[in-house]
Amino acid sequence: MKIGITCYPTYGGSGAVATELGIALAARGHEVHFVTYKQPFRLPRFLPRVFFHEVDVGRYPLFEYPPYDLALAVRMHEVVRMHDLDILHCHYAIPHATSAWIAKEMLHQEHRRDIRVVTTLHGTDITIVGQDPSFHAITKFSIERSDGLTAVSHYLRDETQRAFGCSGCGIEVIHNFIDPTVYERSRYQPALRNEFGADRKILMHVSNFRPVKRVRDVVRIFARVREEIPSVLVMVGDGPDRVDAQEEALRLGVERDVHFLGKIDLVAPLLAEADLFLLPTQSESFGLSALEALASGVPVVGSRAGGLVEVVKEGITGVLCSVGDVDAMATASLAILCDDDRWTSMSHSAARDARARFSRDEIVARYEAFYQGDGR
Ligand code: GMT
Repeated sequence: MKIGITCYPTYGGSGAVATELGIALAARGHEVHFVTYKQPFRLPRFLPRVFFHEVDVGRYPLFEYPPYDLALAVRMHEVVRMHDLDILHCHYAIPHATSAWIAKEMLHQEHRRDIRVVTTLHGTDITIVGQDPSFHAITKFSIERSDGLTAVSHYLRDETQRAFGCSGCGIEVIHNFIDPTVYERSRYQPALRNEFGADRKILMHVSNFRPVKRVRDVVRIFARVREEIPSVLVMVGDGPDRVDAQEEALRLGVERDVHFLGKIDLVAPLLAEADLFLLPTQSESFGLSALEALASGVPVVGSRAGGLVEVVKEGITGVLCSVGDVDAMATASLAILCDDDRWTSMSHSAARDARARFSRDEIVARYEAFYQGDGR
């Protein structure tokens, strides 16, 4: 098939899933065309059957807000015609599904040509942004006009039906996935341990540091753990709340043991050295970063929020607590880190369970089947 993929190319779960999916589809013989404003962060320079089409918004002094969604629709329309695409797969509803609907209408009205639009709902497009009064109606319209809809968890499917009243939407749940060969703990040489000392536990957090991730809580949990055992906190990623996390580390006097590495595209070598992954998020539709940690044999301590309960097996691969309950998360972290047998058992279960339920080939095959089916 010839598949167009539109996603946010910046550091984040939906862009990561969309890019890994495109790469996997190309490896299975499909032709994949990324249509977005920048090369996706997990897309290496050249891969057979993978193409990148940049959306240029242009500049005009009248526009305080350049209309990216229209430029995207025009580029989608052009790429579909030029490369004879079969599918436009939009990741994150806003504004991608809206632009795809415009492109589809243009193709139909002007050229009597049809294109199938599939939209994958990832998270805050439904749980936060899409429910904002400014976007609710257009989000509802755009998802209802998609020819096929997938959501990354049962939680997100149910939340979409509740928030947008589209019980007949026919949303298929297709979870996030990992390439098991990449998240192989034994594959990587130690680097962090050489830096921080073999006797210290490594706690890790990976995200785009938005308010929903509650990065202050990450630092607070760590500070309590560090009171009891020698440890460091490794913060991977960047975003608006990084300064908050730095301030919290200073306030709690742990700043020398909190390391901000910035945006690192390939997180597997770092995760391979982690002892514990922290995700005390406010809301999480799935939690790709938690899945990548589990696949690397890293137990997860986080919030019992949204779809994270579908990823972390309570007491077996990690521990989930109420949102904001820093004390409970610190206690759970210490209980795992201070008991070698428990840590080893959780680590093995995590790696095994991630491979059993979320391996790339099975999940990508589900997307392929979804493209070929009726969708709804
Ligand atoms: O919805 C978002 O916040 C954007 C998105 C991203 O690009 O960071 O993250 C979401 O999509 C991921 C991939 O499907 C999920 O694993 C994340 O749980 C989800 N984030 C949230 O729900 C906060």
